[in-house]
Amino acid sequence: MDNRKVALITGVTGQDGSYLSEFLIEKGYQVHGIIRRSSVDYRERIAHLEGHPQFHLHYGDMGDSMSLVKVVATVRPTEIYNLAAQSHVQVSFDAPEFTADVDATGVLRVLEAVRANHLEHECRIYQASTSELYGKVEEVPQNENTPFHPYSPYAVAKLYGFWIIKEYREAYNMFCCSGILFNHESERRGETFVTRKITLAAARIAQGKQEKLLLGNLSSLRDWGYAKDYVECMWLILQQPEPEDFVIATGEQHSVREFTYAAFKAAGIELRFEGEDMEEKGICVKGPAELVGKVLVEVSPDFYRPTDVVNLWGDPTKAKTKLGWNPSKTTFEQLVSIMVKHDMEKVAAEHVASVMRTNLAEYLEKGLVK
Ligand code: NAP
Ligand code: F7E
Repeated sequence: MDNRKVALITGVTGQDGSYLSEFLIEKGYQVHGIIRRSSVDYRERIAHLEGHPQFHLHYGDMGDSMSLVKVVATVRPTEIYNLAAQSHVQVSFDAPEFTADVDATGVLRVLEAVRANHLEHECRIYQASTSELYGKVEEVPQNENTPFHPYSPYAVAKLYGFWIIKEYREAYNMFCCSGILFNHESERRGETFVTRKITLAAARIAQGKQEKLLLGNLSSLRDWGYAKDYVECMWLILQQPEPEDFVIATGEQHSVREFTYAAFKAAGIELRFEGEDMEEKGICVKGPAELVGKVLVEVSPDFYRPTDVVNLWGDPTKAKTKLGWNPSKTTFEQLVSIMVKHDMEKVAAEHVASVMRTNLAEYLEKGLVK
């Protein structure tokens, strides 16, 4: 019996990777993360962990089997959390082959890296699966028995990931599981996902730094939870006596329109939506005098997808009963408020930073600082 607590996280620089690292360090794990080389600094979410004695980084790539085999050999993890992915659904229509390589074949590479190191009976594996598998939904709400109908190149790639995990569990008796996670957001969410795009825009508009927010399908429905709460489930799934798959969701559904309304409200702006489809607009009815009566939200065809998933709503009963997980820890209103508060501060700080930069440039020009 291996009593070491050594976790290997792929996708450690992402939203979930950063929260999971904090969670596992707190639980006493040695946490190892795989990062890929980039010409820009992209480690903002984990910068505060670098140098921590329980936190270690290794170069590797989901497209490079040898790098995965080598990292697994070096780390000899007791748990792997496979979070790395090209995770943007709209981008998967532009880069379908890359998405398949990372999100589908990448999962196979991780499984084979474990087998190549003869760790298949010592190392448990968590696969970041997704509600996008339900896609063009065949029932509402969705649970572990709902049939899959993937509806984007991203979802099709993730479907392979789901089945190859199940296959290795059955063929080689490996402890590998999928968490079928519904959308989870946070102040660390990538800025092109709809919630973060909205909270940042609400903050910028409220502070006079952006005129308007352009969105796609306002009627799309999602079950949005808080990422910090969801990483606990990833860990719980690997602590079970038997490997199983779980739906992780809040059990509550809201539209993009509702999220937009709530985010602007939290930023001090009340919107009224008028018109339909492409003609729908969000108009300011209460808030700073200079904004009242102005159109602040418009619909743009640029943010529509060739096929869009519009009715996701998860049933977390199994996670509640078997994992003892609380899906209502952070409410929708709290999630919106956490994100808006963070982005109001971020935008205000950007202003201070840019004033400082401007002043510095001026001082340099005048020879006042060297
Ligand atoms: P994210 O913020 O987009 O992070 C993705 C991570 O994958 C980043 O660390 C990224 O590294 C890494 N990555 C991408 N391509 C890679 C490659 N070729 N080699 C190595 N690493 C690579 O995603 P997230 O929101 O944290 O989601 C984590 C996982 O859960 C993903 O698999 C996602 O598909 C899945 N998921 C997310 C949600 C959600 O609502 N957030 C819901 C269901 C499932 P870079 O920083 O270098 O780009
Ligand atoms: O879109 C609509 C869009 O990009 C949500 C990933 O983490 O969750 C995420 O995928 C909805 C869609 O997330 C805009 O059409 C409207 O219906 O925030 P999103 P997603 O596609 O649900 C799943 C579970 C994952 O697994 C993924 O990795 O919002 N929408 N207007 C828009 N979406 C975006 N991005 N931008 C818009 O302007």
